[in-house]
Amino acid sequence: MILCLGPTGAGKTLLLKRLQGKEIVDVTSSTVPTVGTTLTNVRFGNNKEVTIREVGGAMAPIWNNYFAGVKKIIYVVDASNLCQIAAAGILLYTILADPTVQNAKVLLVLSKMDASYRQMRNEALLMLQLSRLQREISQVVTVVETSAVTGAGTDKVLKWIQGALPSASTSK
Ligand SMILES: Nc1nc2c(ncn2[C@@H]2O[C@H](COP(=O)(O)OP(=O)(O)OP(=O)(O)O)[C@@H](O)[C@H]2O)c(=O)[nH]1
Ligand SMILES: [Mg+2]
Repeated sequence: MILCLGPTGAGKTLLLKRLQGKEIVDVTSSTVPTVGTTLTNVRFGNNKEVTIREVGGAMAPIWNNYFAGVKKIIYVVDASNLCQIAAAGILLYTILADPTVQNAKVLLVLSKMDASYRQMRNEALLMLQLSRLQREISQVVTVVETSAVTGAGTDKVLKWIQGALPSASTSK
């Protein structure tokens, strides 16, 4: 089981739809805030399948109820909205500090890259203080940029799920 977390509106649900290979026709009306949690089965590789549990941003105070046994966490941050990134960072630190997930692998997804300019990637990582964070935490954090609208970067998410994306892509 993989957990998919991130603030409300970050783009988790749409990303998971993309990973499922769903065609997204009308982006503006294709998702509603996830209340509670949803399970999505994603196929990868040669007929392998993994279940990803999204826990909505509205559930952030109790995300840790879902940490038991989790080996991989996908954390989605909206890179087109730097105003909310500090709050996203605090939620991320809270996850990383939890004793239950000290050995988890973490994929930091900068979402909505279609709505941001390239430089925002670096600004987002700076605002999350990622390089400092990586010296202090036990988890391996890999960073990818995605757009659920264009589908860009979603192949990298699938590779990471398979364990085939080197964590060195953090410092691209
Ligand atoms: N431009 C753009 N919009 C996106 C992208 N991904 C999601 N959105 C939009 O952002 C809004 C929120 O997306 P969701 O996927 O529902 O967000 P979420 O993280 O699941 O939010 P919660 O379920 O409330 O935690 C929706 O209106 C989406 O259409 C993206 O890659 N690009
Ligand atoms: Mg959702």
